[in-house]
Amino acid sequence: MVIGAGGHAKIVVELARSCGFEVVGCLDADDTPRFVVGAPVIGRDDMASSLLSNGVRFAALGIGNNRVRERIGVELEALGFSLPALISPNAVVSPSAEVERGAIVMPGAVLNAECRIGPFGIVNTSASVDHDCRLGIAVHIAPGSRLAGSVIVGDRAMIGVGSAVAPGVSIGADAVLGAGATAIHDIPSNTVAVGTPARARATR
Ligand code: JB2
Repeated sequence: MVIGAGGHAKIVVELARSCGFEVVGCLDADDTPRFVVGAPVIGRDDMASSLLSNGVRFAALGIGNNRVRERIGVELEALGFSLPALISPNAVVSPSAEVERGAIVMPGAVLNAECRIGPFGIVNTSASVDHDCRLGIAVHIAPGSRLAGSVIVGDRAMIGVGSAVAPGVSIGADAVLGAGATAIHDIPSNTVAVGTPARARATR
């Protein structure tokens, strides 16, 4: 079962299949009957426990919003679902990289030695996470972005599409690094930072 039926759910449904799972359907806040790359929308989140009673043991998070994804991940685990890490067979993952439960790693992503992707995280298409990086809970590394070695990314932070983070820089919890930005100094929690070098422009 996949949570969500929008753009992110599409790639999660296909990722789950490529990892060998059969996707019975999607749960979405909008339960209008429709298909997500061939998987039916079968109801809202309140249907999860009946699916569990009917033998559906695994769930995947197909929601891009970091806060919502974390909340739903915690709720599903409390209900008794298992949220396996889903790693594309077309990602390059070091044997010493750690990918926690409920995290997804998309095609073309590269995870290097002894990095850690926290629970419910997204390493999106063609993003790279280098050695010793530490990613918190429900982080999103957007497509094509690059983290150099020993970068720290706080819980629910969003690293925008095509951005870069220099070695050892810390990105605070709930921060957003804008698309195409380059972070060469630490970015405080709860801020939006843009440009090269990235500067905090607003508080979230
Ligand atoms: O609490 C919820 C909930 N809140 C919103 N439970 C469930 N089951 N579904 C919820 N939704 C649903 O998430 C909405 O009804 C909608 O169908 C879906 C969000 O779809 P959308 O396409 O707007 O965003 P997304 O999260 O699938 O994808 C975003 O994030 C990705 C990482 C987009 O920005 C993508 O472009 C991006 N790649």
